[in-house]
Formats: sequence, C-alpha cells, structure tokens
Amino acid sequence: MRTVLVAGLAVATAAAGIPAAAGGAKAKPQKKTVKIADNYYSPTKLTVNRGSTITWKWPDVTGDTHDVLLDKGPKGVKKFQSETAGSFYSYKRKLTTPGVYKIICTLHEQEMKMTITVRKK
Ligand SMILES: [Cu+2]
Repeated sequence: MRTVLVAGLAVATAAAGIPAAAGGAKAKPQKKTVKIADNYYSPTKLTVNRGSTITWKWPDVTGDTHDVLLDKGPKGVKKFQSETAGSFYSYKRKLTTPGVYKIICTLHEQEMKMTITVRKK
C-alpha cells in the first residue's frame, strides 16, 4: 500500500495504520464500529482521524451486560459513559480531541478494555 499525492492532497488507501495526510491537508473523519461481546471489545485498539465517530454495538442476542466508560482521555475531554445493556443497544461518540482514549467496561474492568488513538489531523 502506498500514499498517492494528488494536487497536494494525500489520498491514503483504506488500510489501517497509514499516517494522517501530510502537508496541512485534513484527514477525513471516519466512522468505526466496535463490537461488544462477552467479555471483550472488538477491536481492542483503534486509530482514527480527528472528528471520527465511534459506535459501540451490543449483540442482537441476550448475553451478559456491559457498558462503555471513558476511563482516561486526553486533557480537557469530559468523561462519558453509556447505559448498561445486554443486547439490542448501541452507543455513539464523536472524538474531536486528539490523543489516547482508554475505554473500560465497568462490569468487567479487569479484562474488558480498549484504546482509541485520535490522530492530530
Ligand atoms: Cu463488560
């Protein structure tokens, strides 16, 4: 995979892990879904462009209950927490501040966690 430069705009391929657009071009916000399962988030690591929207999606089958809590975020970001749910539920947040977001399920905080990194651009 390579980054193609078109008229000063870096057009990145869809592959993950490619650095944000260079030269002042703004990377487009993305939409990502995180699956909630017993007892883990999938994926557990996510890197997105600034302003991306993350949707956590609970399963459509009855299982254990889980939630989504921002345990530690970038400076100035207010903590957020979803409802506690077992199934047929989703929770969405737009992440506009660059940095590292540590997410935990308060019911399974030892094992159920994930990290989201929001790029500067
Ligand atoms: Cu949980």
